[in-house]
Amino acid sequence: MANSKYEYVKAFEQDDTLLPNTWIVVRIDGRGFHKLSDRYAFEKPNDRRALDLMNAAAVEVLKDLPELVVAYGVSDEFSFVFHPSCELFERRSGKLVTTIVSTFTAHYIYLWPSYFPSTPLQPPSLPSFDGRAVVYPTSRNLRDYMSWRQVDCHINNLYNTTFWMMVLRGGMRNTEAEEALKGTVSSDKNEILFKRFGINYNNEEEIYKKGSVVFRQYQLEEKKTGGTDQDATGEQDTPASQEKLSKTQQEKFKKLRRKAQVVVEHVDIIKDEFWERRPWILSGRVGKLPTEA
Ligand code: DGT
Ligand code: MG
Ligand code: MG
Repeated sequence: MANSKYEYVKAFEQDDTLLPNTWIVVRIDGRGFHKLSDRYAFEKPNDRRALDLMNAAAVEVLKDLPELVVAYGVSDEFSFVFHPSCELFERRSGKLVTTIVSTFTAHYIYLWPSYFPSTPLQPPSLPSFDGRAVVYPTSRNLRDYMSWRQVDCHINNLYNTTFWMMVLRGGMRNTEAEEALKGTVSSDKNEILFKRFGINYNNEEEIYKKGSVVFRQYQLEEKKTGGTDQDATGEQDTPASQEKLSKTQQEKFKKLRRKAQVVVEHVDIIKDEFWERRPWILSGRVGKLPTEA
């Protein structure tokens, strides 16, 4: 191949390959969604249409990228998880992040009219997302990351639910409600909701309290009881990430992943049960399709 005199510029490119054998989390977040949610009159504190739209776009991203094993969404953010064995784009951070951000944004905008038929998108207020990739070395770290996001969802939702009740139903000014909630703990907010507004927070919709988990569905496995060689994180003595899969095995898994249905659930991902019943997520393998024996 002939080299042009300009080719030296390639040497300026920086390597951004992510550490091998680690979980890759790409978190995207809506840019200026505070303003966007006002512009398109999202309901407060939660707009079901907005959350369903986020989830629908995330489902399309998982369908597009079979290498993704799970995703978790809350508010205007979504975390997409690649398994340690993932070799997509030679694990180059820039390629992974930009592909996820643009695929997500494309679907979000394409699907917008189905969720907001009476408020079409109009420049200059158009949805866009930023994104970053972070690697985590162990399944425990990954699960702690996911737990962190779900705890954040709970804390913010309890606060927002109480705040907007005080404003919308209690007639308080924003600043008054903010002041009144300063220094309160969860039980105080639960009490305000119950005593002043007759709301039992436990009965609020799961999607608001727990956020949304997106993953490929196979046959659920029974919760394991008794001792196994797995610890609470589902991590085995030899992490699956270190067993190199052959190219043919990888291709086979990819095909099976494309066959599986991508589902959205609003469940606890902090406790072990979610991960134990869906071992294919942490193992990076595939489960049994519902029709298989
Ligand atoms: P950023 O991310 O730094 O560009 O700025 P924002 O404005 O996107 O802030 P962020 O991501 O910290 O917070 C998300 C904003 O999106 C927050 O102000 C509330 C808004 N939002 C998200 N989901 C809903 C919803 O369902 N209803 C309403 N009313 N607002 C929502
Ligand atoms: Mg944002
Ligand atoms: Mg956000």
